[in-house]
Amino acid sequence: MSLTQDKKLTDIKVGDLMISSEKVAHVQVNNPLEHALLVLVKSGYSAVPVLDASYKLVGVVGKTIILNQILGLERFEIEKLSDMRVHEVMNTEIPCLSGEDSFMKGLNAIINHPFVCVADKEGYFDGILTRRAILKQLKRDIYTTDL
Ligand code: 2BA
Repeated sequence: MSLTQDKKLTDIKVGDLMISSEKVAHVQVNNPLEHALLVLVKSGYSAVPVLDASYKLVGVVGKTIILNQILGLERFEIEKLSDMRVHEVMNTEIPCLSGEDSFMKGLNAIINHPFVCVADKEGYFDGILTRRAILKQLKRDIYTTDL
């Protein structure tokens, strides 16, 4: 049975809905852009979390930001993919949730982002909350609430 099957929305925590870290594709802050692009293309995701060597969350990197960085005046400067590192292009201005945050806080965070990272008090990466997880839970709640 699902962890949230019998729970009211107000009782559901972000940690109940998140995809846990071991199932999340990620890249390391010092990886060359070439490796990051490979992970993004192979996984099929538009963007993934960036972690440091101790598995703390430091940002998010996506295909668009990488392609923009290597775009020259007339061509993609492919050689930049091996010269540049993830930390030079990643977005560090990202929202972050705690596993103990409420469903409503998660819903609010996900309005402007396809996914939001979840980390503990020390900043260690716990997983991600996706729009899909929030929408699935909302749908379940609508179907099980007596109208
Ligand atoms: P996107 O990669 O832009 O994906 C948008 C939506 O397309 C996803 O929404 C999902 O419904 C579908 N999708 C894309 N790639 C998929 C795949 N390989 N397998 C199954 N479905 C796929 P959400 O599931 O709400 O995910 C929102 C965003 O969270 C994704 O945006 C991606 O950036 C990130 N994400 C989701 N799961 C991830 C994972 N396991 N590892 C890393 N990032 C993940």
